[in-house]
Amino acid sequence: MSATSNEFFVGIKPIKYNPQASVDDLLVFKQYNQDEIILGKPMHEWLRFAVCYWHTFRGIGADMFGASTFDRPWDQSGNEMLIAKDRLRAAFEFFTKLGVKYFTFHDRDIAPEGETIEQTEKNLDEVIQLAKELQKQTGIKCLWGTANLFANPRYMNGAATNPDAHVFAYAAAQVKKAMEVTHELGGENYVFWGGREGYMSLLNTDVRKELDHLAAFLRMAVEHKKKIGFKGQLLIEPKPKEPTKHQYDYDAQTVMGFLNYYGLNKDFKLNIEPNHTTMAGHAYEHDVEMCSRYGMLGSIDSNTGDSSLGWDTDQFPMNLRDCAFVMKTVIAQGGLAPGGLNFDCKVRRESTNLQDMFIAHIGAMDCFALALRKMARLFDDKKYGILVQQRYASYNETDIGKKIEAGVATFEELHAFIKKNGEPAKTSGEQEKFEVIFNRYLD
Ligand code: XUL
Ligand code: CO
Repeated sequence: MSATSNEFFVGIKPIKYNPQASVDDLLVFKQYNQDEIILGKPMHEWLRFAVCYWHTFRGIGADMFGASTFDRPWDQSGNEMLIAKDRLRAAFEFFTKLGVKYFTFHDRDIAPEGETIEQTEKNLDEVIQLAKELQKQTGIKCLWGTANLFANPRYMNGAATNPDAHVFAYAAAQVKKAMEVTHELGGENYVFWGGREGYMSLLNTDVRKELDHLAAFLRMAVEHKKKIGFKGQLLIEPKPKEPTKHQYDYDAQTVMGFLNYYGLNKDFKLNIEPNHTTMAGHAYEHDVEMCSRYGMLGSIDSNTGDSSLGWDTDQFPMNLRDCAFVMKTVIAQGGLAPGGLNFDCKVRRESTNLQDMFIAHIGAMDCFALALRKMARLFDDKKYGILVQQRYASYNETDIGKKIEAGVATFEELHAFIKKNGEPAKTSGEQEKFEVIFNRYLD
């Protein structure tokens, strides 16, 4: 904070759209023009950007091998609660200057944990009151809240999948409160990320029991949601590993299978983080597309990894091709609301300037905005969509195809069909043609 004002980001003015800005004019959007109408909706509605509290306001630039490199002006005063409040004021200044409309948080990001559950909840309530005031002053909304069920040592063997029912109960008590405060802030979603819901060794683990417990936990969350009148969407965020060796919510299809098996598929959607998708061995866009096609894509933690590192590096998405793939799916499903594009990203440990926080977000927002413009063209001229449809034309145009799709064909009938019609004609998959066409839309 400067000596003369309550400003934390001194000298940084609200970020404006200026398509003419020069390449080194970095505190400006060249692509993101929030009210510009694209395919019938303003850009901000397509993109619904959110800043995450944990990386951006709790990140200290430490890694497994080294201490903090960041020196943040809100992390200065001695008392934990005063710091928490200063940090919240700094965060709202940042959201406002950046021009995002949403933020996301864990319970433990915004208020310190106390000695007892009563103290912890008191701390949380006090900070939430300030957050509500700041929301009122600025119009910034909460995209989602979540509970941190992985940092405290009590959760070292899992939270809802812990072999000890006492720990399960603690996690339930924590999520109960986290859902309530998310509701109080007008949160539009609530996220479950099970970082420690998995195993380190199968030798000491009853996986079936743990998954049954996880389902029981999520059922209680659905009940509590109804009880408190929370209308937000519940979301599960898949990740294959880290910190556990194997996380039960491995990827989108695993989570959808789990939800279907336990009868929870009407109550949950997915929050996909592409850096988790690539850790599961899939292409960047795989999980986004997989769950979208089943109507299960609720929100996106828009970040990226680094293929030469392989762990969850949580980098800002700056690659047009990746963002374009995501926007292609988002446009196809008509948008993400009530979900959004949450920047679950951290500036690099070496990016120590306060300005880097702005530059990183602006760069990623511009990248998505450009991707939206490019993919809007792809949808507008319909050629690409028609080419994909044409590959499946036999299911609409031939009797046998129509019967298969309607679920009325039998093996006997198809056997007779082959005896009569013989070998199918060879049809090219034309992958390179599709790649070239996609690249042309990125021109
Ligand atoms: C961890 C991760 C989390 C969740 C929220 O990899 O992505 O930050 O998004 O708990
Ligand atoms: Co995430």
